[in-house]
Amino acid sequence: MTVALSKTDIQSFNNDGVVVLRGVFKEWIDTLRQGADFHIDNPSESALIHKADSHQGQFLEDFCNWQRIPEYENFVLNSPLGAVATELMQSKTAQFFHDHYLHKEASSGVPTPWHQDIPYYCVQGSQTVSFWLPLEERDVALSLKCAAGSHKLDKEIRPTSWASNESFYEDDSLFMDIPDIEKSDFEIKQWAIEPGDVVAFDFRTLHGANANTKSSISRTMSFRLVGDDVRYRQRPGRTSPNFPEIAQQTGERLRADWFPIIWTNE
Ligand SMILES: O=C(O)CCC(=O)C(=O)O
Repeated sequence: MTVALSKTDIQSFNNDGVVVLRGVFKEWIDTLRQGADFHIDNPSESALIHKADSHQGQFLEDFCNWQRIPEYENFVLNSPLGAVATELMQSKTAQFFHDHYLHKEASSGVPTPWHQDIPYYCVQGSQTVSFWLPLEERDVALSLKCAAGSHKLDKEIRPTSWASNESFYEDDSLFMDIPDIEKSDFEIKQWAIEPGDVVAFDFRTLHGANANTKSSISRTMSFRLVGDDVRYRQRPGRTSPNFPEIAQQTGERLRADWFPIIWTNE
């Protein structure tokens, strides 16, 4: 299935490292909701729970469930995800990397801190895209915040553990400190969302989200894909998500038996 994006969409993604695409996955929202209904009752062993003492609700996140939840698998393999990814990344192929589920209960006072995704991942390269796909409508204040242009920073930002704020890797000498976003010149992109809209952003784009202070649940799927120039990168410790049995060397293309190429442009 092909979806023709406008030149402006592709330019915005290139220039800002983020773009909102309206209605692209509208027909798939019911399917993903069914998957999420099963998922919240059956989280994986690696699911993480965040909680603030001051609030009642929890924030659960979970990774890499697409092969055990048929609705997610159907979406990954049969929706326009791969085709849209190749257009945005300007890549011949789209390879599926992983899925990430973010389930914020009502009144869960835990924000998602500003961060880049790529330093947590075992990959390097410039053709990457995450699709941040809320399953319910989202006010602008509770939508993803992205710092436009931050995907062009010279160095990766030091990753930290969200719970403790400690450095994620023992050797973190290769990274730079996170810029003070409020004082920086970055324009912050943030959009109200209707079900089916998606925020597509580069793995290097700085992003974060406010806590869900509302009285309703907030559920989001993030799907991550990589393009032709992305290669495996050995990091100095465990990554998130972690693939301990991956058996790959820096510089190799990600193994396609684990990370299928879901779309190829002829
Ligand atoms: O929805 C959120 O709280 C943050 C999402 C995020 O960080 C991501 O999808 O990479």
